[in-house]
Amino acid sequence: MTLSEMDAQAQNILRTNDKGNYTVPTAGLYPYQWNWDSAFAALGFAQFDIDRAWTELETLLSGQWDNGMVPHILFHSEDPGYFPGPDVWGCNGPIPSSGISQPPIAATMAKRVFDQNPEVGIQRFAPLFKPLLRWHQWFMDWRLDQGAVCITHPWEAGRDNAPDWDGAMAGIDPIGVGEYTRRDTAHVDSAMRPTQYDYDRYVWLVQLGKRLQWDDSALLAQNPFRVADPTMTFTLLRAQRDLAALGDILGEDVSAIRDAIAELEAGVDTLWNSALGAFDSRNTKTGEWSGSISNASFLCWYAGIDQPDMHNTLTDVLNEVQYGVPSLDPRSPKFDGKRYWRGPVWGIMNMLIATGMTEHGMSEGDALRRSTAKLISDHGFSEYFDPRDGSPAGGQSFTWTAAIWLSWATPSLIAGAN
Ligand code: 2M8
Repeated sequence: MTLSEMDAQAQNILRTNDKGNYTVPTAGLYPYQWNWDSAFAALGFAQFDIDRAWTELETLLSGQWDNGMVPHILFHSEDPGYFPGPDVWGCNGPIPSSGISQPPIAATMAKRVFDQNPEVGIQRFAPLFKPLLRWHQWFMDWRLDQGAVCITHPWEAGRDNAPDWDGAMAGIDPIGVGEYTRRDTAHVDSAMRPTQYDYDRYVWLVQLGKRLQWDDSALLAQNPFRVADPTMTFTLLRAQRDLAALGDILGEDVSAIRDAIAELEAGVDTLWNSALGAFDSRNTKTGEWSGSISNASFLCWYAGIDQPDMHNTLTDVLNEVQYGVPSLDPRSPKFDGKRYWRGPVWGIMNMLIATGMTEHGMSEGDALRRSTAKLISDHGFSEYFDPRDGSPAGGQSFTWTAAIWLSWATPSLIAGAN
């Protein structure tokens, strides 16, 4: 396939997954609107339809709860092909939804969409500023541990079955979870998905939230799962910086955002595992490190944090694979090159990681961009890939892979042709 055909195919994936005012990640496996997927989709649309890009973000924020939370899934119309659906979650937001959030990259992607066309951006972004501010503040109010951002369910980090959560998951006895039918393994090989052990605990945590009516203070007191996570901490820190920049353009008071940035920067220090030589996740209930060098560890530069030891760690990890950055260091006994967030490489994470590297003047940023371009052009628009040989895994015709192709990896952009 020629490169311009690749661009056309990527646009076609976005158009096919477009449901009018939101985009599904891929037909079948994920038939709803997901939070961070939509932010990537907006960036993809911005390359050829700026209006549609803003609509994606507007629809996402229209699902915001009264407390400021923006849900990780919006169930716009029911689809029996996905479990757990709206009745299992039992939420009461403006749109049927899940009861947890996801990595807050929307402000960062809004900034990039804005920069693409500031004239349109000023009109479309202005009404989104306050909702984004309130969402970020909700994280600051309910999810901090010593300044680091915690997750209350593995799905909240977006890295669902990462080994980062193994310790906290082992602390859950999913008693009374009852019978349910998974739908994901009807769409994708079960060797590429989380295990049944994981799912029992995912569902148990959803049932707990529903029982507590998703009340933040009740959940804070009763949820046994609370892990301080590099994904959330780094993405929120970056998003706060981008929101402050956009707020300045609008002439808004951004002093509270500046305070939040300082608090999060202090939180980053509490994720540094010196024995591991990497940013790591920390179980706030036990104080234990997960001991995982994940792709989220390398989001430090994206968040504006340079940590000298991370450069060597990066070299060591990249030496292990044909295509970086793997979602888990292959030297870990838990590495599994096909199983979702326990080894495979993800284009979206590479885009975020490389963005930070390039901003810090690291040549690895451009190298990662080129290797991701090769990965996608050789192996297609898959959800994720085996980092050892690039073989495609998970769902196909995937929105976020198409989006990062169009906005970042396509060689026509790298050559400066766009
Ligand atoms: C995956 O997560 C969902 C649950 O949210 C699932 O497996 O059912 C993750 O990769 C997540 O990061 C992503 O947003 C979602 C949709 O692509 O799929």
